[in-house]
Amino acid sequence: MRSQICSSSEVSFLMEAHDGLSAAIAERAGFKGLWASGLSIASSLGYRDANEASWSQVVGVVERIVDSSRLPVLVDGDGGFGNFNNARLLARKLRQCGAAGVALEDSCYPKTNSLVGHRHPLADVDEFSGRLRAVKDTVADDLILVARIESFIAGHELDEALSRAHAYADAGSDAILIHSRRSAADEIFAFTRAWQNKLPVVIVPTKYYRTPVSAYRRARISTVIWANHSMRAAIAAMRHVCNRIIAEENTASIEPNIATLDEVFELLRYDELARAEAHYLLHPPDSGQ
Ligand code: SPV
Ligand code: MG
Repeated sequence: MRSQICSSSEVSFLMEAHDGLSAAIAERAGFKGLWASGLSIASSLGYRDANEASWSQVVGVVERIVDSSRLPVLVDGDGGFGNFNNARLLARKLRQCGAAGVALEDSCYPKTNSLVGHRHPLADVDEFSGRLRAVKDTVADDLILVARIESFIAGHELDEALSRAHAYADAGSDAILIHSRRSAADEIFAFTRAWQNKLPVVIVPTKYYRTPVSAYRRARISTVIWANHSMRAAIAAMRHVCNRIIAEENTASIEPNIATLDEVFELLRYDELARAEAHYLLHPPDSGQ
């Protein structure tokens, strides 16, 4: 489980999930781990990624994601929804619902998504380290703790990111997520060169998506998160189908391009339910009684 979320030997991928269905689809595609994305979960609930969804709403969605696949789930815990106390409460609940890890970012509450706008105040290093220590003291090794550094997002230079990485490592983190919103991965590679893999490095190449994964392997990056692509694919597909039905007042032309009902039943394992009915019900539906 730990090796899928952050190992230093071979790069691993985490695919975004924002509900049970997207989790099941990612597992079928062959991903070995999931990222419960704050942006994607918020968007699917109709919220903005600005702590509009409460921590308990996020935990409720994570529960469905965990239950819908056998994959380890790294949860985007934002900044922990407050101070050290909120962060450790969140971590305890995530452990209870079976998450494999939590990523906490050094943002201030309420946060703003890293890729929107220009207001990204950073948390004080010592205060944020206290949030990390509180989480580690609460869940120990039952939950992988990823410390996420937002200093490039906030416009700071490499030295700020590095000194934060050292402080967060000292606070007990298992891995460092270094984030960048540039269209090239120069900030990321500057960090990995200087950091020398003191802890495994996790990245989110949403903006620098043209960089090949071979470059991440060379930089000994541990984990690549494809953070929002199922959610964005769903938006494009749903918009397309809605527009076509409005225009054509008919679904004949879209049928070949959407999932069949059999695919839905297969993904959600209706066959298992039929077998369970035969096994447990006194009068199963197909028994003719
Ligand atoms: C998320 O997926 O919610 C993330 C990554 O935190 S980002 O949207 O780039 O902040
Ligand atoms: Mg997020």
